[in-house]
Amino acid sequence: MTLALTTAGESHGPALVAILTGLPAGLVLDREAIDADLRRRQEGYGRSPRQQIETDQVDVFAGLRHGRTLGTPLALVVWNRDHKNWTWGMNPWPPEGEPEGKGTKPVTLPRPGHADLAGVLKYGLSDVRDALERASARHTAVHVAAGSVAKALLGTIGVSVEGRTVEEESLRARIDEARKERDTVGGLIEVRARGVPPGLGSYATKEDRLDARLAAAVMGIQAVKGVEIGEGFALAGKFGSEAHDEIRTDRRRDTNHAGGIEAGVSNGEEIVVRAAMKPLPSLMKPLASVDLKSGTAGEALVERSDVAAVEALAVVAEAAVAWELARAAHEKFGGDAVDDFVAAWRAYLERIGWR
Ligand code: EPS
Repeated sequence: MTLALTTAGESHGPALVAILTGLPAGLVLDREAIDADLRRRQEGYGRSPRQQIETDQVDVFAGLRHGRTLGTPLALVVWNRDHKNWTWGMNPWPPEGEPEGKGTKPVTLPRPGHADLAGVLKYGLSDVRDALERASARHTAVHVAAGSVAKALLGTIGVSVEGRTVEEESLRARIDEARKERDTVGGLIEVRARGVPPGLGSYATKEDRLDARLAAAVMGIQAVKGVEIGEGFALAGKFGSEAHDEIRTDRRRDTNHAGGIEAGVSNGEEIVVRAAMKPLPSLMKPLASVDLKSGTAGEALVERSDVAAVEALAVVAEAAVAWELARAAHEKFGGDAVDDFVAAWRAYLERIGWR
């Protein structure tokens, strides 16, 4: 069975939900470790006051007993504490009584760069909120919980995954400046995976290529506009003699320009994925837009938001990479029980003589 992940949830709805299928039985999960990742996602510099409302923690509704997976669908829930301020506006059912709280008036001024305009056109909506709620990066919280589970599975075969921002100090200075100017900023992040054995992914089809899968997983995160593996775009300007990682007799490399993947297959070196995040589209100093109701020129919706979420992206991208690597590892080593998965990994390393 391949690992699969389905999520649901709106930013100000009652909760975010993830269902993970295909996980082997017997995987030990640590609630504290999952909650610690959820906290890391919330802590970044430049976040909105929303983060003071939320204290993200995971609840498990199915698939786990006494901290061990059962091999059945694992259902994770992260509650939206802010929903209490939106019970009328985000009621799943036609609300009773007078409108109260937030989200009671339709939004008709789409923000350039957000899902607002594309969403109303695509789905035939009249209230931009019906599009922006799901498009919001809020739902990355439950992806981080799923990524934490993936890291637990990868941990059983000695793989660790870690995301971080690139250029931390200058990033903070840019965030301070943007806040002063009522503007927003983006930035760069990097995820590194250590201990990945050679042979995850395949060149057999483009869908199987590990680099394509990781790029899709990271590009699928809100506000990501660019992804590269290893030295990525810089390789285009190098000679072949400088760009490739020479092979030693022990089949390891002294350099890692390729970022741990050749021909869509992991080569046993550290996997390095970088991503570029665009500046967030909810500006306190709004850009030009159109009022979708009247058709007249206007200014885009101004709504409480983050100045930057780059540090959060590092944690979310770590989760996305972990999930995709866990999926690729489980495709290769299989196993209904986690011990079978680990035994297959050991036997494989033995066969290829990899240490
Ligand atoms: C987001 C807008 C903001 C962010 C949100 C993503 O939400 P709000 O308008 O409720 O402050 O804070 O991210 C989160 C809530 C989160 O937990 O990451 C958007 O439009 O993408």
